[in-house]
Amino acid sequence: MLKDELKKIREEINKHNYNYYVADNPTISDYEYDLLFSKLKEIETAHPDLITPDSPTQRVGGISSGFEEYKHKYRLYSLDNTYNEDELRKWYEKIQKEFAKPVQLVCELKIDGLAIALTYEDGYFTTGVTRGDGIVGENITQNLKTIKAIPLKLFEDVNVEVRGEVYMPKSSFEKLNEDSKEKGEKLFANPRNAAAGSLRQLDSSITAKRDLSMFTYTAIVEKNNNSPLTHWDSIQYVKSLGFKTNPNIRLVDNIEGAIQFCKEWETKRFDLDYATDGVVIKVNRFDYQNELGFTSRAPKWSTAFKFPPEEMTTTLLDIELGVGKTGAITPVAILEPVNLAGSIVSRASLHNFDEIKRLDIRIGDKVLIKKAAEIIPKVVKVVDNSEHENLPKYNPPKFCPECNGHLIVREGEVNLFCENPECPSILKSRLEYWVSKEAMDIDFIGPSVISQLFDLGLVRYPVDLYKLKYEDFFKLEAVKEKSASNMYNSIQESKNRLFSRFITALSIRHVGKETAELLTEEFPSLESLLSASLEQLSSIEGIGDKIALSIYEYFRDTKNLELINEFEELGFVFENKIVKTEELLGKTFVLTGTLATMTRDEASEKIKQRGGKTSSSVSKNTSYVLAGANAGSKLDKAEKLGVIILSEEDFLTMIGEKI
Ligand code: 3BD
Repeated sequence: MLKDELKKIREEINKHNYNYYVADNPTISDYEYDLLFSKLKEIETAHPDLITPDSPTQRVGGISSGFEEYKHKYRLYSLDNTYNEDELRKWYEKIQKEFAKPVQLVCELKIDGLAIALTYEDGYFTTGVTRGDGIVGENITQNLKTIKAIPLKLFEDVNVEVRGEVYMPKSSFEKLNEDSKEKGEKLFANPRNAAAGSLRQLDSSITAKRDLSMFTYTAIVEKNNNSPLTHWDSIQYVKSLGFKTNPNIRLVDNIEGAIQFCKEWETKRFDLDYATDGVVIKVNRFDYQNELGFTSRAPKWSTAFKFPPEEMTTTLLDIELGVGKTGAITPVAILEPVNLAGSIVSRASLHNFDEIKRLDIRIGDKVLIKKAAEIIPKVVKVVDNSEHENLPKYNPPKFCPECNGHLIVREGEVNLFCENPECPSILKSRLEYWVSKEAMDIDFIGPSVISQLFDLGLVRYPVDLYKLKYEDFFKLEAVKEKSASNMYNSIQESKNRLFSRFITALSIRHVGKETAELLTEEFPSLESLLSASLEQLSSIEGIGDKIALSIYEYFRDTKNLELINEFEELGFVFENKIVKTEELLGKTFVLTGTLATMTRDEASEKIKQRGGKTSSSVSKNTSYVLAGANAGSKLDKAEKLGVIILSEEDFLTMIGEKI
């Protein structure tokens, strides 16, 4: 019968949805999934009377005119916060006093999303509501239906209300903002706002296009004989109904165990693809919970440990000017020191002068700073303050802070540039970059040594480094035999670096590490690179016209060619020493944990040298996960997805460094 066939297709699709979005364990290709879905849609269009509420086609509804208020059946309480170990111990002491027995706790990550309540009747999803003030929320059922991690039909035909947090993965948030930026649309400040904005769409087809998911952390069911008696068991029950729960949850015997969990996740949280702002700690036994009860706003049996904030306000004391290797003048914020996500911050990035003007940042302002993916935090905006109007507007410099040279604006670029090719700051930055990890990776030479060598007149251009004699290093501060030979040897040894590193180190405008790698893959010798035409350069995937032109012009400049000539005379060999191995070619690796015989960067280099790629997150496209000691959630994910996991030893054997 048609009805039965439809039922079978729906169950099939729902099963694949579950495997993909909840269990994180895909069992079908996108193509096959699309085929099934089209088939279902086709039959349903011909027979609309056969459509059921749990049909996957019902995930996208129409356009609504607004959201209705909805009074929650059960109140959603708040959480009291704790900020340090002492407060956690005090909270636990109070609880422990009430009971003669040890009190077990459940620790779970506090997801930084939007709190949502979902109602199911006879196993069917009926209503989804925002938390609101905990008493009245908004009915956003249509939009919640588009979230594939939310089941339309449970594995049991029960009446249940569950609560959880809807979130957008960090990677999807970044992608969404990139797309919006290209289209000139408004950007979201963080993944939480992006999730909120996506759920507030009146047109659910827009919500459907956003990558949202949900972690469920509570279920309220009518009591029966086999109802769970603890929070831990209720989470297992929630999972068994078909909901997605967060895997990073732990049952501990006392508060010390909980403190341990908080400490672990204070740093590990940055490896996750979703935002967390703390740990929720809950008394495990329901009978203990009931005994403890609630204050007017929050349960006494739970507390939220808040991670140190990733955003803080502080005072902008000064704007310092730096000169980069391209001559770009970079403004750096000097701040009243504050604790940001666990470390003291006194400097932050200010991007460029356009940004300072746009945000009207003035010295003396109160500013919001934010921990960014990079090491140095950034200034986000001025926070409202009465002094602002009385402060003088900031004027960008007119001359180079180092050499007093003229500053120019280059077409299509936001920075100011120092025009003087012999500006000492530019030369120093180039030397610093030359020796850096990303470029020639000269271990024993850092910015302070560069600065001294430059000021003594021993080194002006990178090529001069290779002309230094062992004796020269004794002219530096506090240098003895050992460090002199270390410095001398590490410079000489760098002559054998990969061709791509040499190209990176040259500081050609618009050419960083990635581009240099693309370039030398296509043109693996100096000869071939020098004779490359503009068309050949710009036809390389990932190299646009602007970059191609910059490369082309660089190798047409006689001064640059003379320089390269000097390198050749000094014994440099410009050949790409990449040995592609069948086994690694085109494979994607994810590195996690601490390796014993090399750093992750070194392992990554070895992979790239052999034609492999690296990525930061595990997905079904990952070929191998290379796991060192203390590997975290990436390893769990690899296991779930069935990705091959390599030990360090396996890896060394694979690349032929150990047999
Ligand atoms: C999470 C309350 C209790 C059931 C009350 C203990 C305050 C947002 O991952 N458990 C979690 C998370 C949030 C929770 C509870 N467990 N309450 C929890 C929570 N793993 N984020 N919250 N909430 C949810 C809130 N939301 C908006 C405004 C004010 N409060």
